[in-house]
Amino acid sequence: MNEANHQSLISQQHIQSFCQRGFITLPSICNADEIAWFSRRYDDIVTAIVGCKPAEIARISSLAESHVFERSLPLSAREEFAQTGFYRRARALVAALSGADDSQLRCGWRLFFKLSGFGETFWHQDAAYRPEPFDSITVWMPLEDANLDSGCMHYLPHSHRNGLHPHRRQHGHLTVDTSKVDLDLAQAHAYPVPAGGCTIHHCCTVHYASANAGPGPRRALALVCARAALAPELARRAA
Ligand SMILES: O=C(O)CCC(=O)C(=O)O
Repeated sequence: MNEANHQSLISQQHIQSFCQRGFITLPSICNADEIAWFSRRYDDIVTAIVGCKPAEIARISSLAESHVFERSLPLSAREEFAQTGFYRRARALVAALSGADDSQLRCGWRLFFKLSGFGETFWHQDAAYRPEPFDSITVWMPLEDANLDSGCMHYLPHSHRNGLHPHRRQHGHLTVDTSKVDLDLAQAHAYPVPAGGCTIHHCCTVHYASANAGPGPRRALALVCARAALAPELARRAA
């Protein structure tokens, strides 16, 4: 997949749909070689983080991590990941969807790992984990086909329009507190994507990922992009 392709990955219709519904899906953002490269590096990195093979995470994981094992990409890998076509394309997509200039974006990486048998990722808004302004956008790419069996994303359309809802902790993760907000989750749908495809969502979009009932792991990589204006705010809060 060459770099010129990122322009052709989305249309005006995608941009409109993202603004109206709070997410889109794309069948491909990486080719087979790129997926193979990310898969090798992903396993090396997870092994280095936890000190055992990814398949053995279940042995050492807590209850929280038996739903989804989630980590930031270690600093040592960021330079190398920033050289990838996925990074350039994902940034260009976020710039096109948000109207921001690519140079205004600050991006961070997350790894979401579900071994076979791991539970659901609870309904939440990413904004619950972040400071204002709530303008970040996530590009989420599975390294295996993500479907109902393996743990695909589910989105509640239009839910990014109503700000941040109250959340509570459930097994160590934040989840929308449905006793305090009336969400019609029956309107949500599953959005399966193949390996190397992606979903892109706004940080206020209510979403969830199903449990991994399949035989193998479901590895996913997310690039979270926010306008640079967020950086001073993060620094202020961290002080
Ligand atoms: O991969 C998952 O299970 C959940 C991912 C997610 O919630 C996100 O990228 O915001």
